[in-house]
Amino acid sequence: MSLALRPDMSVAVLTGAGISADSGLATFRDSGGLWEQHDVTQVATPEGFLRDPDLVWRFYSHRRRQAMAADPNAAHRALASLERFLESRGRFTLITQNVDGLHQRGGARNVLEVHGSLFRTRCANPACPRSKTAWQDEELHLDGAPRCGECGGLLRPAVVWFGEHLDPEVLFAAEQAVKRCDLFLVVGTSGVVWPVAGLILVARDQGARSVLVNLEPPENHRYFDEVHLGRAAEVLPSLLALP
Ligand code: BV8
Repeated sequence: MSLALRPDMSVAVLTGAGISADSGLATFRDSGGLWEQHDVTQVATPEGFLRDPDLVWRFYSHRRRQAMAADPNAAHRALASLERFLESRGRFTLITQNVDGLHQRGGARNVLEVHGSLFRTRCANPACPRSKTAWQDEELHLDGAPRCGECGGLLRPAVVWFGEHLDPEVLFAAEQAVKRCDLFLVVGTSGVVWPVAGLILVARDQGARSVLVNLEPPENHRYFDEVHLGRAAEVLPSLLALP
């Protein structure tokens, strides 16, 4: 069964860790997930970073290494095909909570990484000019937190931790894409992390058709017009079959 896609449609997509599960990457809240193995307050908050920056860098370096070793799966590729199908007459925006870079490696181009990226680093010292712009970094910092060449302060992963604001420009672009889309497709997310969890309400308010693809029904599944349960790598290719 497909979504009857037309080349002039405006499509906004939101993905979470579930779309990368079929590439072998752990999700957060499933059994055996990252938040079962790690205390989120120790590894995904600014306070945790200040308390033990070496621990945080080990956590993110392990995820960097796993993400580099992973391959995009059929779900990532199906979304990239949809983007190409829409590129001349339609609109496509891929909003991802994932920081693993697999959408881009799977061919997607217009990607909004609302929670940042595993592969970007910046200075943690707000007074340092190198805290304002992140740079590409694939180094594994397993033996201690790296230091800034400019100010000598700690470097940090350029991801958004709990209690930190998302980049306002990125969030605005995501909200605008959802506000003007015909179809809002959500894949592989428990839908519990705000403000991104609120995007489904934006889609419903403006009358978009909302479709969820998830392994299990998340808390917010009743907000969606359609729910397709299953593995994204199995469901998406047929759901996004192009005419
Ligand atoms: C903010 C870092 C304003 C990067 C992440 C108290 C103080 C401060 C803020 C709050 C507070 N209380 C609440 C908040 C807001 C908070 C929040 O929402 N908390 C929740 C948990 C209650 N949000 C924030 O703090 C945000 N900032 O609000 O700023 C502010 C500022 C100061 C003070 C007040 C407000 C920042 C949120 C970003 C946090 N950073 N990660 C990283 O390490 O990755 S969030 C983390 O969760 C990841 O980014 C992840 O992407 C995200 C969402 O998780 P999911 O992707 O959905 O993954 P999950 O495991 O949960 O679900 C996977 C799903 O896939 C499951 O449903 C499963 O069934 C499905 N699945 C599994 N396999 C498959 C599959 N589906 C399909 N196919 C499969 N094969």
